[in-house]
Amino acid sequence: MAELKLPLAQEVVETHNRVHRDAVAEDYQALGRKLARRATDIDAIGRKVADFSVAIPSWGAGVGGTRFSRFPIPGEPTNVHEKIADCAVVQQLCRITPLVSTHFPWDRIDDPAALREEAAGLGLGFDAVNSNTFEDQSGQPFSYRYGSLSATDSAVREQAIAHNIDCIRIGEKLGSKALTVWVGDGTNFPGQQSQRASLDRYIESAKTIYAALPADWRMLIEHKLYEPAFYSTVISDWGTNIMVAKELGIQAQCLVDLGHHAPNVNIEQIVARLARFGKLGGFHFNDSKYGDDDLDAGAINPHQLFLVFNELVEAEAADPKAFRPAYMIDESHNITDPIESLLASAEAIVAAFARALLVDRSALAEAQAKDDVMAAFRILRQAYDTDVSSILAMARLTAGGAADPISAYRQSGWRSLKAKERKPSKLGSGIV
Ligand SMILES: [Mn+2]
Repeated sequence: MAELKLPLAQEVVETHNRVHRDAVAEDYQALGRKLARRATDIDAIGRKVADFSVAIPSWGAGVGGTRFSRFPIPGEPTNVHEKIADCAVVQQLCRITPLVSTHFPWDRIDDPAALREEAAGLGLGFDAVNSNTFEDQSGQPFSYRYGSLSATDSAVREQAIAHNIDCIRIGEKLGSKALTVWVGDGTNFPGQQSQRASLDRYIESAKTIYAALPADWRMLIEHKLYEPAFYSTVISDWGTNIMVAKELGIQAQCLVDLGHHAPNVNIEQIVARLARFGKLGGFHFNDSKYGDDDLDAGAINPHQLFLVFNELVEAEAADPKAFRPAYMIDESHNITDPIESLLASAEAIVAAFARALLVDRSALAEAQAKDDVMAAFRILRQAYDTDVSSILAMARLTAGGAADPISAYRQSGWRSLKAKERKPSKLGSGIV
């Protein structure tokens, strides 16, 4: 077992915490008294918050980009080792992001077992592996221009299938337990492909990948309404997704990315539906205003995030054994320091979870049974209106994290130190 050596000097975190500790305790006690009046035990909520976990994608540690441009910052990570080091900074400060989700071939990994050790030494493990057949890599024999798993050319499909199976094999060495499959496949013109035949081809390819899954693995299928294909996508929505997942089998589940739906779609209802049918596999958290904007989770619509978690908490209560969604942040940090965005996002996500835990479930069930509409609504709103920041801060302090992670990060000087050590990253466009 690797010896644990966290990236920031713990003294930096402790110096920061000394300033904040009393105020956090005071706020926590005040909130504890308020919740006690609602017959809610703040410590019980705090324990659940402490157990919460949301994975960081390795690419989220880098400065993101749009299809137009990318604005690198000095000291950003340029390889998987540096990305893992930055993920470890996030985890050290917030203590709810212990897993990293890798992406191939963006992450070039020569020795997965050694990387697993390296990550363990930084206090991290690995979550789902992500395949990439939405862009071409130099030297690859066949292009994904017209699709990958659903391509009309069987040689292209075989290449895409082989890549997914390679991802599983690397993931096994990293200690991952899931493969996330998102394809950019689709069409830009009516008539370009048969909508029925392209889905058939996708399902046939997905079945071959599914057959290569280890027994304790899951295959998480991610749907997306549009982009990069702009007229139709093969796995366009949760309806297609759940039908495919059902056809594949019990190890296949649906992944909900908050940005991958039509505008105004009731995502919390989709969560409830997928959970009802045992097909809620995981979540990609981000926020959006217009489409798949990949903004920071909770930055635009924290209320929607709360309503999603309200369904997640209810789903867990309904079937605790079956409930094990893989949570991950999936954003493009275009103009912020990625570490700060990841810290802010993790905080928004766990805050939504904490608020959902505050919903008085028995009172809600009673109000619903009586068709007392206003009472039911007020129960949700009361939970949403509660300031849970002291619960989150207390959980971080107890776990050795920072009272105010972004302030502590700024005090640490991590990025300017890395700017001296790391080579500059490339200009251009695209996420990484
Ligand atoms: Mn996603």
